[in-house]
Amino acid sequence: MRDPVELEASDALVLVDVQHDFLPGGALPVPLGNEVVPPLNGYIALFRSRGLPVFATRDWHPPDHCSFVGQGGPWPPHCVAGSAGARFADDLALPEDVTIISKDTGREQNTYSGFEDTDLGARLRRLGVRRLFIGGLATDYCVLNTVRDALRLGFGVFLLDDAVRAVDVDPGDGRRARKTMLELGALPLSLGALRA
Ligand code: VGL
Ligand code: ZN
Repeated sequence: MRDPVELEASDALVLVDVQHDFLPGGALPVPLGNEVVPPLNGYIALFRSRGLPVFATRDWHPPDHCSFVGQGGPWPPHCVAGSAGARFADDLALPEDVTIISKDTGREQNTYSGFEDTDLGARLRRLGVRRLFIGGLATDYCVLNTVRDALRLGFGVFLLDDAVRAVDVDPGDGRRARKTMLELGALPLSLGALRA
C-alpha cells in the first residue's frame, strides 16, 4: 500500500476529453469510456471541496479535420466543434467555474495534447499550479500526450488509474501507454488513495 496522497494548494485536476463521441454509442467510442465518469465526479468533488481548480479539455475539430478518414486520417469524424458529439458527458459533474480548453481546433492540428497551441500551460502557471491530476479519454491518445507534455513542462503528474480508458486499436495500447507515462515520471493514483 502506498501512503495516501494529500491535496495541496498548488494542485489542479485535468479532465481529458470526456465527450459524447468517445462514450459508448458515440462516433469514436472508447470501450467502457463511460466508466470514467463516476470516479471523475469523485475527484471533482474533492477538488471543489478544497477550492482547487478544475480544467476540462475537449477535442474540438473542424468538419474537415485531417484526422478524419475523409481527409486520409485514421478516425471517423468525431467531436466536430459545436456538435452534439462534442458535448461533455451528461453525467459529468463539471463545476460552474471549470476552465474549458478546446484543442486540435485547426484543420491540420492533431497533437492529441491539451497543451499544444492552447493556453492551458500559461493558465496553470498563472495560478501557481505545480501538480496535475489527469484522467479521462483516451489513455493511449489524448491522456498519453497531455501527460507527456505536462511532465515535459515540469509539472508533477498523477495518472488517475481508475478514471482512464483506452481505445486499444491494437490490444495492449492502453497498457503500454500507461507504462510509458509511469516511466516518464507520472505516479499512478486511485480515488481511494487520495485523502479526503
Ligand atoms: C482522441 C482519438 C482521436 C482522444 C482524440 O481524445 O484520445 N483520440 N481524437
Ligand atoms: Zn480527435
